[in-house]
Amino acid sequence: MAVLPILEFPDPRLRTRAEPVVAPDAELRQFVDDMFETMYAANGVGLAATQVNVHRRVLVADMSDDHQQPLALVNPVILETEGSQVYQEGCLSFPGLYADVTRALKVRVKALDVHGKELVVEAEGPLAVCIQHEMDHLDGKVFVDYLSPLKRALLLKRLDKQRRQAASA
Ligand code: GNR
Ligand code: NI
Repeated sequence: MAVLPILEFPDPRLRTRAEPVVAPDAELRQFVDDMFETMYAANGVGLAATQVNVHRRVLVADMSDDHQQPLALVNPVILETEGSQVYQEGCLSFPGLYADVTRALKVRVKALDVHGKELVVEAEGPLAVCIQHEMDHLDGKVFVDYLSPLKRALLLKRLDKQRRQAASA
């Protein structure tokens, strides 16, 4: 197992569109284990392969308090969405930044598990937000892309300031 380094904005590699996994194998299962370890070490509730510079369509999530609900999705596709919700999002690639984003309230997603078995997941609320956020990463999209130009500029300036303060501390 290994904790992998997480790419941070504005790293251009975060804009990469990930390719489908051809055949889930032992190497993929090892990688998914590393993704879970990386996500838990960073206190995240989700992680997309893109964020650890692997451009394959793989995401992990766990909304539980105690690492009891690990979910790994390979080649996820949204089948259906319903409703909308506003949720305050953060992202491990934008440490310390939070912003309200509007997304679907419910999603039905088709994917493979790590053994290549097809599964359909229905999610609502925070897990639905997380899955949509991670699937965006796989297409090179990040949560600040949803903000107005003014709001985005303000937020990114804040990120810059935090980094300068951290660097001079
Ligand atoms: O850890 C994370 N928390 C979070 C909070 C609200 C909405 C989305 C997320 S996902 C984020 C981890 C991450 O960056 N995944 O890509
Ligand atoms: Ni993210």
